[in-house]
Amino acid sequence: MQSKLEQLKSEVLLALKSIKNKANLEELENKILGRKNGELTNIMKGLKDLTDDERKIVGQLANEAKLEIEAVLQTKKIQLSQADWQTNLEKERLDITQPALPKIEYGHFHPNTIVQNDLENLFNSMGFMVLDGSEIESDYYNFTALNIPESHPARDMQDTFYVKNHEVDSETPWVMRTQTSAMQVRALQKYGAPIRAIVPGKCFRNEATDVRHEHTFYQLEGFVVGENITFAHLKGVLETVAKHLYGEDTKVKLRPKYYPFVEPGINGEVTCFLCKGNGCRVCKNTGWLEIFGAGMIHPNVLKQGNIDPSKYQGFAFGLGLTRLVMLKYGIEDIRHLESGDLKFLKQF
Ligand code: FA5
Repeated sequence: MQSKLEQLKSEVLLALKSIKNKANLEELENKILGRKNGELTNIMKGLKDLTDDERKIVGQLANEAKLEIEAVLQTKKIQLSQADWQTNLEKERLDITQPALPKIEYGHFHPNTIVQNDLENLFNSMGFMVLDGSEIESDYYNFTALNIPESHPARDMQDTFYVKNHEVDSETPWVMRTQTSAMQVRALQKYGAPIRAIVPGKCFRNEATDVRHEHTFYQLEGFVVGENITFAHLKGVLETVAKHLYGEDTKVKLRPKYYPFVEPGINGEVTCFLCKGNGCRVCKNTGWLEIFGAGMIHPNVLKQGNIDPSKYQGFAFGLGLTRLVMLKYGIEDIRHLESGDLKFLKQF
């Protein structure tokens, strides 16, 4: 028995030499001292079968062996912990001579995009779908389909940039779209009636620019076609938009205006943000700022969209999205918005 205990001790010492981590150390500990089947534990359990004299001697030897083995295992455990700590320290070392990382500058939305996203959500909540139209448009959809035949004086209401030799069709004229209304007939032809849609997007006009007019600006077109659609629905939608953007007290003024593609046609104004209605250079001393054109869709336009005007009616409106942005943020010159000036844009 004595030699068995000696053998066990040297077995442990030998095994410890090749142990490099705590998991293996635990394995060895279990093999020798494990409560259920440890080799030394089994020897201790067998003591009861010995004679009193034998038990005295072997018991003492076994206890000594146990203490020795526990001590070497404990020493190894401490050595392994110190090694782990050293490795972690190495890993965590800070190089204080390393140059600092450059500060990350986060971008943000352009004010036009902020208002456009806001309105898309509002119109979505009223059941409108959001459509995207092309910025280069055929003369047909931009004018002719909207009840503005060639050489009609109404074409002069919008100074147009024409596109020469357009690759899709160089025979007929193409334009930089002057109005998002260009999507009305395209949408009716594609989706039919009933329909509720908005089309936000860029428009272009050969303007003599000033504080309210840009050559490149955004509009947000909206139209609804269905049975029993009336002017009251149009008024309700436009008031909802104005109140949503500028608060419950906002006043909207509707005045008759001629647009060939609606009958009756109106334009809409809201109180000037700068002078609060007293008159200034932004509102040309009227106290009001024109922000949209609108009306009941002309039967000729419905027919171009393959819609039967005796069954369906509809309304359409074109909000000057860039003007809405001016009003919302109190921007006194529209030209800042397309200037790309970061000092201006960083304010939003
Ligand atoms: C139109 O463009 C019509 N398509 C609107 C419409 C749609 C009428 C549907 C009826 C039915 P108008 O040219 O008035 O209309 O322009 C509409 C709005 O766009 C104006 O009220 C104004 O807010 C804005 N707008 C027009 N021209 C410019 C410009 N050069 N710069 C900035 N905003 C402009």
